[in-house]
Amino acid sequence: MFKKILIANRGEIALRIQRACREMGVQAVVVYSEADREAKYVKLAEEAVCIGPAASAHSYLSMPAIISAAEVTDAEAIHPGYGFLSENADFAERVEKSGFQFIGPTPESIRIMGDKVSAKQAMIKAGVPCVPGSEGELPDDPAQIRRIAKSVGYPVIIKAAGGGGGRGMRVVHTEAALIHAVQTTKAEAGAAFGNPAVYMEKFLQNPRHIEIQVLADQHRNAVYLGERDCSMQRRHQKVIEEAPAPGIPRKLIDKIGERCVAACKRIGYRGAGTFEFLYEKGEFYFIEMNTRVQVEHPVTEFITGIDIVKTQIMVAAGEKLPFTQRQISIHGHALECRINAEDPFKFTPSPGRITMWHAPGGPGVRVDSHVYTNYFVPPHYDSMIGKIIVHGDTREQAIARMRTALAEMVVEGINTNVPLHRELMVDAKFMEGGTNIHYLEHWLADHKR
Ligand code: MV4
Repeated sequence: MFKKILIANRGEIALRIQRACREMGVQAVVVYSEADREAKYVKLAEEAVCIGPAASAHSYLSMPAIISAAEVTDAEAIHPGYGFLSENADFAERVEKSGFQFIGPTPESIRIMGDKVSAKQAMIKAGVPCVPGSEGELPDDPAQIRRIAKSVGYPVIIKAAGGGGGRGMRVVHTEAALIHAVQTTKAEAGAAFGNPAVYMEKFLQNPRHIEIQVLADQHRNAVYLGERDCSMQRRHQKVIEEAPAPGIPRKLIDKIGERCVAACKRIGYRGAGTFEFLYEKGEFYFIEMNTRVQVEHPVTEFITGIDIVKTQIMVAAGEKLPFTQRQISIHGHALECRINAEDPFKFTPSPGRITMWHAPGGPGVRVDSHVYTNYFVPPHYDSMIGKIIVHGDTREQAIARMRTALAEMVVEGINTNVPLHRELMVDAKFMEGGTNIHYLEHWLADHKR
């Protein structure tokens, strides 16, 4: 096992990784920007290195700053967390070329999944069902593009190969609008991602967002840890996540999970990963793979009892997965509410000093956050300041626990979306379960204030 790991991230995930290290007897080095000097993960760290100014481009996104920090502290491995450099193949490569272990998949795996066209091709080859569409990148010839769209059937969606997470997409309803949409998406993709390649898919009108969590070691062992339902989102930002996904038969999940595991083995995947699917009318369609730990990993930890971050570290050190698929079972139901420093209904960011932070507790309640009373939320980063995660025997019990937790949650001095979560936890359609990716945005339009 590693003696010392550098955590190349900030906020709640930096604290989460630090906790895993402490439990494993691994020393953790944290890095921080000038704006994060007072964060809890920095205060609790035995070793902390300032890597630059508040602007992430010059701190959390600076490869030389992070690699130098690992060098001066004698760390053996680097955990990238989520966001920032976590899915940057060049970073993973530079980490390994500098003699450190990257806690994540190989640069090659990251590169394949970062290009959504090559990711889809790899999945098709591995037998993972994908959304019907163009076989690979769209050609330049308008006649050929029209022919592909006709055979896929309108509406179609044009997506940038370099995009993902909702960036660089355009829905097309008619042939009249097709060629212009392709050209515009290509131009935007070239400017935004340095890659003008685009592909086409059938546009699914009312899907749910269901993702499969996998873990793989360096010995071709891989397992899936069930699914998460992340359909409750606004503008591609997830707001509530849960596991299991309400109403989807376990048999179906097992079938798709086994496909994901087969794909991992085939491509030599290692570490934690998430296969994102759209789910509509009883069918799964792969859209993207995330090659990092995700914000919502705790709901899976609750229903499986498996520590995903510890396992990431173990497999990065070359250890075998400490469990087989047969030893993994799903228990009860978990929900996560993301707590953001923002106006709960207008969504304007609300950085500033937290004059009172009182986190909930009790059975089946977990709060992952780096903030505390008197902490100043810097304006430079993502607005998420923490997560409340609950577990119960049933979905109803989990919802009841979340209501109790949200009632106990006190945040003063800044605005948060806690009031929005309180309303959603008593919403009849949410309580029924199985809402699609548009539900929250429609709900917000109907509850304007
Ligand atoms: C789609 C789609 C419908 N049909 N692809 C958005 C984020 C990116 N990961 C893929 N996205 C979508 N791809 C086809 N063929 C609808 C979305 C989509 C979406 C997906 C997941 C969660 C929220 C979403 C919100 C809007 C659109």
